[in-house]
Amino acid sequence: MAKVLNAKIVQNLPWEERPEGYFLPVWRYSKNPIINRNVNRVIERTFNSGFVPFNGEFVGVFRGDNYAAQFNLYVGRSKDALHFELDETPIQFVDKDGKPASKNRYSYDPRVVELEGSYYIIFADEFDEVTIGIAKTDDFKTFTKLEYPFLPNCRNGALFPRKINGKYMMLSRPSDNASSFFGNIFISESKDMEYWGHHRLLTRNCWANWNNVKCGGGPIPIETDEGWLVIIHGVFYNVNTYVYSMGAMILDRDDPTKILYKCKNFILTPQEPYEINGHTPNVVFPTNVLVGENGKLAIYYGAADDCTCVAFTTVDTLIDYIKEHDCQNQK
Ligand code: BMA
Repeated sequence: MAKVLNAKIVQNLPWEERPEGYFLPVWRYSKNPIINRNVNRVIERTFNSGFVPFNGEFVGVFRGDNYAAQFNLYVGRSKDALHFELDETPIQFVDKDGKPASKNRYSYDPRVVELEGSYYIIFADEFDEVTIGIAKTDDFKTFTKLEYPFLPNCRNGALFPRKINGKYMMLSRPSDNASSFFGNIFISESKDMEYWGHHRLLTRNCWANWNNVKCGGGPIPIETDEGWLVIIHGVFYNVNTYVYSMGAMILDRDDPTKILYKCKNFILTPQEPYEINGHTPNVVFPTNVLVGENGKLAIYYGAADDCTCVAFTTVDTLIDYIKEHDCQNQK
């Protein structure tokens, strides 16, 4: 059994066993979606968000698309990681001097990670065009914006939950505009969370048809004794259809610029009505994962840019599946 390392184990993880006869590695919660449209008086839709266990409940940062179709970030809370209350006022970030940071027209797709006792929010932010924004909080009340790590256009940042060989590390997905017709995953490092460099191409897209145009980082990587378990999204394009699926790979624990195994198959693809139909049809977009006892995982994903869903697997199920369908070590 693979060991999960350095993760906060959630005792009350939402969980369902894999349905009888179901043979795929990730299975959906039977009561999906867990957050539906018309969330509150301000937010019409929420999806692609991140949250963590915090003071006996779950707290995080949520993408909220309002009734004017603008997307921004809101704090959300839950007792059980299934039912959420979202604020009706967007987060007002402050700069390093504690002064209100400039208001952006949009921010979206936040990931949240606990790192060295603080919480970091990594999100897509307006910075002339779009790039990865980073903010830090200790209490989910005051959010301090840090320097932008990368120039525009860049999105899908996944910050590793600890320093590796003395460096912070982050996955990113550069592009030429907000929705370019290509996208590969890069990995970069920083000594101080301010200056990022030593950029390396981790993987190009198109290692399988389900990511024939793009792939990008998903939730925060999970550390195991077998390596970093990384859940990603990949985009398929054909004639007039984009399909966003979930994929996975395993990176070397001491040198995450090295892929040990890369799964040729997607691990989840749009099949349910709430994934196939909606604001953007055919999207499953993973951005958060909680780790429970015995390697249980709850993977949170946005469906069709409309609602928030959860699916389950275990670390062993996923690692075995990735190895069984590995295409990294094929000659
Ligand atoms: C990506 C991002 C996500 C969105 C997805 C599908 O490029 O913009 O926010 O969920 O497309 O539309």
